[in-house]
Amino acid sequence: STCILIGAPIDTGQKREGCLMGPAAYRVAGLARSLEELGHPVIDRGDVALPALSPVTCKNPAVHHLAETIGWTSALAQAAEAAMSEGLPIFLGGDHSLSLGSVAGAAAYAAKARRPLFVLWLDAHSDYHTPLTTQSGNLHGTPVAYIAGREGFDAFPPFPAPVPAERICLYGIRSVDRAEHAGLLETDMTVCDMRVLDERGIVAPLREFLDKVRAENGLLHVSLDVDFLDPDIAPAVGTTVPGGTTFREAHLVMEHLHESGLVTSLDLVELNPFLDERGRTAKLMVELVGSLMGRKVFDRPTRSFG
Ligand code: DIR
Ligand code: MN
Ligand code: MN
Ligand code: MN
Repeated sequence: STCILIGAPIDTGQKREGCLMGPAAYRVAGLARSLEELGHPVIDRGDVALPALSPVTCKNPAVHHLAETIGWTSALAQAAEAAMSEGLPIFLGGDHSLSLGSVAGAAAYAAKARRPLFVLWLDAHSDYHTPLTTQSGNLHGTPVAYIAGREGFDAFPPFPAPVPAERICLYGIRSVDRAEHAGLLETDMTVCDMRVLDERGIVAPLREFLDKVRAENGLLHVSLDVDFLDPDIAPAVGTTVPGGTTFREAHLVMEHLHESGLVTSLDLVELNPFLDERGRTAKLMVELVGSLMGRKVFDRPTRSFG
C-alpha cells in the first residue's frame, strides 16, 4: 500500500535537543527511495507544524512543555486519522511523545472502521507514566498510559477509544520505573521484557501477539523507539539502555511483521542525529523499515527456513 511519510520534529518530550532533526535525517538516509525500490508508492507530507497553544497548568511541577505536547498531540492525531484512510502512515520523529498523537489518530480511525486497534511497543522503556507520576517530567515517557486510558491526562484531548491492555504488547523492555511497574501490575498488558525474550527467543512471543491481532481482524500500530536496539548498533538516542536487541534480532522482528501483513501504521521515534556517527543509526532504521516493508535476504517461493 501507499506509504505516507509524516514528519514530526518534536523534541520537547524530553530534555536533550536534537530529535527535531530526526525527520530530516530519515529523508537524507533515503527512506522514501528505499520504500519505492520495494514497490511501495510514497507520499511525503512534509513536517507537521505545531498549532497555536493554549495555556495549561499541571499539578506535577516536574512536567515541562505540557502545552507544546498537547498541541502536537492534537495536530498529529488529525494527521494520523486522515492518513490512515489513504495508506500506511509512517511518523518520522521526533521523540516518543509524538505517539500520544499518532496512536490517538489510529484509534479514532479504528473506532470508525469498527475494528479493534492493537499496539506493539518496541522500546527499552515501558512509557507507562502519567503526567502525575513522572519524576523526570519528560512526557515521552507517558504515551502507553494515555493509549491505555490510564487516568492523569485531564489536560489532554480525551483519548478517542482507549486500547484495552490485552491489545497492547510491550516488547524489548529493560527499564521500568517504580510507578510504571505498580501501574502495569494492575493491567493485563503483555510485557515482553528482555528476560522473557532471552528465555523464549524473540519469535514465539511476537507470534502469539500477531496471532491475536489476526484472530480479531485488528489494525496494528507499531511504535519503534530507537532504544529498542542495542546502543552498540544504534547509538543516536538520548536514553540508551544496554542489553537491547541485536541487528539480527531486530531484522527478524521486522521480517515477521512484514509476513504478518497486519501493520497499518508505524512510528519511528527518538532518533537524535546529533549523537550519531555519520548517520549510522538513521541508516539502520531505514534498513529496518525496509525489512518491515518486504525486503528479504533471499526471497523464497515457499516459507521454509529449516
Ligand atoms: C524514564 C525514561 N522512564 C522517564 N523514559 C523514556 O523519564 O520517565 N526514555 N521513555 O526513552
Ligand atoms: Mn523549550
Ligand atoms: Mn519510548
Ligand atoms: Mn525508550
